[in-house]
Amino acid sequence: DKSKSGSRGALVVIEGLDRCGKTSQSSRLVKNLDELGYPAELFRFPDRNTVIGQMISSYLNSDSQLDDRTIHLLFSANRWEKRSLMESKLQSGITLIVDRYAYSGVAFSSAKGLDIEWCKAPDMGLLAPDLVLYLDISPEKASERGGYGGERYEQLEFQKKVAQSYQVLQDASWKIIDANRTVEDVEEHMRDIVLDYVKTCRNGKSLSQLWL
Ligand code: NYM
Repeated sequence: DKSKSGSRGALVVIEGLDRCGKTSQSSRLVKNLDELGYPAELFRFPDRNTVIGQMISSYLNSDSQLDDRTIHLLFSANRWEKRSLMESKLQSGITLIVDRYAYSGVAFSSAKGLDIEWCKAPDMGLLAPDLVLYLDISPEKASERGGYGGERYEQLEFQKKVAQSYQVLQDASWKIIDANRTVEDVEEHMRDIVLDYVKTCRNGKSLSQLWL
C-alpha cells in the first residue's frame, strides 16, 4: 500500500563535484518517484530564495567578498533554516531528494584549508540522510562537460581538492554512483536504489541526527 498512513518519507541527498549531473538527476528522480506513486519533493542547497541564500548567491557570483569561515557558516545556516520544514514533510510521508547538503559544506570549505572538524561542527544535529548518492566523475571529465559557468569554485585544481575532501566524508549511508554512464543509465540505477530506501523508511526506520 503506497499511501500507508503514519509512515515517513526518506531523506535522500545527492552529492558530487560541480557538473557531475546532480541537478538534472535530482529532478528526474523526483519525477520518477512521483510517477510510481511515492510522493517526493526536491530541495536544493544553497537555497538561494531566502535572505541568507541571497547573500550566498552574491558571494558565489563574486558580487561580494566574505571570509572563508563566514561563508561556511552562512551555508550551514541556510540548511538550518529549512530543517523544521524538511522534518515535517518527511513526517507527512514525503520523500525528499536534496541536491547538496552538509557534505558539500564540509568538502568545499575544507578544500580551502579549513579544519574538517571545525567545518562539521555547525551542521551537527541537522537531519541525517537515510542515503547519500555520490555521483562519481573525475574532475577532468566534469570540467569538459559544457565547461564551468564561471561561479566561484568552478576550477579544475580546486575541484580536485574537493574530490579528496568528499572521500574523507564517506560513511555507511553513502553509495557511489558511476556518473560516467549515460543519463538514462544513471537515472535508472538511482531510481532502483532509492525505491529500496523509500520502502525501508515506510517500515518505521527512525530519523537521526547528523554527525552526533
Ligand atoms: N557549496 C554548496 C558550498 O561551498 N557549500 C555548501 O554548503 C553548499 C551547499 O556552492 N560550487 C558550493 C558548491 C557549488 C556552489 O552550488 C553552488 P550549486 O549546486 O551549483 O547551486
